Amino acid sequence: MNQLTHKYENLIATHCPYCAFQCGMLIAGTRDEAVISGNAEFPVNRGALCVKGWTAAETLNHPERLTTPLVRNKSGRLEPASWNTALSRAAIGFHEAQAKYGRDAAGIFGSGALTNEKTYLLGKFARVALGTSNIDYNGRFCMSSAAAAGNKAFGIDRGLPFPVADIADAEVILLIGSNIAETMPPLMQYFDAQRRNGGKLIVVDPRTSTTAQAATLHLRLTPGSDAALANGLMHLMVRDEWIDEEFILGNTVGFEQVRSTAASYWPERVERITGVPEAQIIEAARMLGSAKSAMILTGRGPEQQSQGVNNVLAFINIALALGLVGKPASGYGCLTGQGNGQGGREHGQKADQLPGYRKIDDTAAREHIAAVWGIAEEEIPKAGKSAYEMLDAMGQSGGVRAMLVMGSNVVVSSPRSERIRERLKKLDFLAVSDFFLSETAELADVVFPAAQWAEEEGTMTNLEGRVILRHRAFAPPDGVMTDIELLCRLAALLDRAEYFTYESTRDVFDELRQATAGGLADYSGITYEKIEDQNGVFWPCKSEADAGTPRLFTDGRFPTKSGRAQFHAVQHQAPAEVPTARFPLYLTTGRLLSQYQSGTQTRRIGQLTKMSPEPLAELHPQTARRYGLAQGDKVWIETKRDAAKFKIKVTPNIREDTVFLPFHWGGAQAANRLTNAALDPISRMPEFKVCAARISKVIEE
Ligand SMILES: Nc1nc2c(c(=O)[nH]1)N[C@H]1C(S)=C(S)[C@@H](COP(=O)(O)OP(=O)(O)OC[C@H]3O[C@@H](n4cnc5c(=O)[nH]c(N)nc54)[C@H](O)[C@@H]3O)O[C@H]1N2
Ligand SMILES: Nc1nc2c(c(=O)[nH]1)N[C@H]1C(S)=C(S)[C@@H](COP(=O)(O)OP(=O)(O)OC[C@H]3O[C@@H](n4cnc5c(=O)[nH]c(N)nc54)[C@H](O)[C@@H]3O)O[C@H]1N2
Ligand code: SF4
Ligand SMILES: [Mo]
Repeated sequence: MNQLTHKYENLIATHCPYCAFQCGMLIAGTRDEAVISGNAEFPVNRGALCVKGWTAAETLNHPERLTTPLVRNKSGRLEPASWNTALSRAAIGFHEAQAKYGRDAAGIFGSGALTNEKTYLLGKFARVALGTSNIDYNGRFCMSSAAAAGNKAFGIDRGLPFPVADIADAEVILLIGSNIAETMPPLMQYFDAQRRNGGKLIVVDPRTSTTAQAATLHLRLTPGSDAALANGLMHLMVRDEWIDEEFILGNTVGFEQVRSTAASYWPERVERITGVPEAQIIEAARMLGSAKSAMILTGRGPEQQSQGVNNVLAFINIALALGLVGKPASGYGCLTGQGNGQGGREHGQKADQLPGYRKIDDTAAREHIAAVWGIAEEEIPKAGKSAYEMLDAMGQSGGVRAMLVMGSNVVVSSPRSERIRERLKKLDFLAVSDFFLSETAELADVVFPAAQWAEEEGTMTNLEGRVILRHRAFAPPDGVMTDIELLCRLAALLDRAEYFTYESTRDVFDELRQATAGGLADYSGITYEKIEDQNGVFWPCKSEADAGTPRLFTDGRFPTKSGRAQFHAVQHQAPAEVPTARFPLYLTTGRLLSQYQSGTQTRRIGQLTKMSPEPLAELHPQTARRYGLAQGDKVWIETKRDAAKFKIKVTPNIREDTVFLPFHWGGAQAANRLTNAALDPISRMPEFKVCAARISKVIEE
């Protein structure tokens, strides 16, 4: 029994506000003095939390919390206003922009942090209340490459097609560009168990990350060379006859082209491209090829590249060639990132998508959704612009002129963030819904104060595809509304009240169930009660009698046209920007344990800020010596976009040709001032993980 249960009568079971692991939490006390503990009965984290989870209560009663709407006054300052004033400013803002420039001048930028209910409602709000095609979200910056690759190869995209508990039983795991020891620490318990069971872990990362330090074998590849490494492994699978001919023949299509492409990726050549010693490539191939069960898992490393989809496809090819997909403790999976990164990509806040993972250009899908919404099929707009393209076109001819951002801090987290800041300033109208005055909210005409995780009910879908329920532990502060109330009231001011009449969040979920019925991500059989009874329900769940689907593909069939999984022959292609004489280093970006994303929440929490008070640029000792730098010195890091100043951390845990920056800070220290906005042609994912940079010592003023 948890100690807390003795002390508090009203323990509420809920989930962490941050990442896709969605740790089960117990929360007690009052909003001002909330006490958090890990929920040992929740089968995913099994009681464990990371430091961000432990300290999450501080977000609730933080002195900087927004508790009233803000509206920009005539002298250009944001000042407190009533909800009526703020909402009517927003309605007028959208109305004027659309009257002047057409329907698509209204834009919505959503988030993988939002509950399924909010995600669903935001998609409906864009199409029904605003009638715009322009809605997209920060998931484009997150796992869109893995999602696109999963759809192409398997016909479906559920990050992990199995529960995390299966990880402990895998003989070998190939983990590519994911630093779970910092980004999902409680997930490490399954990897630790796997190695205790005699399993082996191969980590592919240009840094000897905290996770790589726990690996059996670490392949420290050159940034942007993932597809070459994957093809090199495939070459050895074929050469050494580890492939599963029976599975390939019976359950897949397209292998012959993959086999011939892999023929030219012999180990010496792959060593030249990736910088990984030939012997290590051969050792990794042997481990994988000879294992009875194996998993291949990707994180943002290989995905956040202009070749992100190809990179993932190249690794999926190995999982298919070895016949791993659908087998016990085996297969390919993507480790989804944001709290509702999975559900967020299923219910229609993406430009080309309708609820239930339906495609917006599919007539049958449009008819189904139109019937649920009570509108004509022709009234649903077509696909709009992808996230970065929508942001980049703001205030430009043909672009969005009035925008609502809900759950994202794009000024910090978009590539080329200074350019995006300029674009935001060009909007006729900007509204932001947030808990705090984020760097993006600072630029808004209207800021709406939103209720937080522990103050509202709603479902989230974790990285395993398990739909879980957040309970409301406390009422929000006076003056704060939920995003659902906000959307319904704004819809009413836009004369669409009749389409947005919900008594409760549960009503929204019930409509979502109908909307997803028959889709790929079918939630129609999921109820709040079933979620509670079963500790979550895995989609698809097609009827109330259906307990859900923890494991996909176990029958060897795939929801593709042919019913088989699809191989894709891909070539290694260099990143959009590679080091040159002028910009001789690779710059890569990512995360630290104690900060979350754009930092709006975690930079406000004392203990977390103490752990990481500022962004440090990680450099290898040899590189530091070459530039005459010592621990703690300051450097200018410069790319073709911009330059910014950082203190350095000298560490042997990085390649000599690479600099690493965390992206959790805004303003002058935003890593995204420097990043390249080259997009993957299919997923439209920006190349956050690779660009070319130069450094020089800062001579103190
Ligand atoms: N503490 C913390 N946890 C988080 C988050 C957070 O902000 N903070 N965010 C959540 C979210 S939304 C996400 S998406 C996940 C992300 O979780 P991860 O994918 O684990 O996070 P990253 O640090 O972005 O990238 C992972 C690794 O990719 C490596 N890498 C860089 N370039 C390359 C390359 O070219 N190839 C390969 N193979 N690897 C490369 C980096 O060195 C890094 O160690 O974390 C979630 N959890
Ligand atoms: N250089 C670089 N840039 C990156 C990445 C990288 O690896 N490198 N990673 C990318 C990835 S994977 C991601 S996911 C993005 C994330 O970047 P962002 O999209 O900026 O994500 P967050 O910082 O989580 O922003 C969420 C904002 O919404 C607020 N918020 C949270 N929940 C809610 C809610 O329910 N309602 C409302 N109204 N507000 C809410 C928070 O306070 C916060 O201000 O960054 C991307 N940017
Ligand atoms: S691992 Fe993720 S969900 Fe769990 S406590 Fe940490 S941030 Fe929260
Ligand atoms: Mo993410």
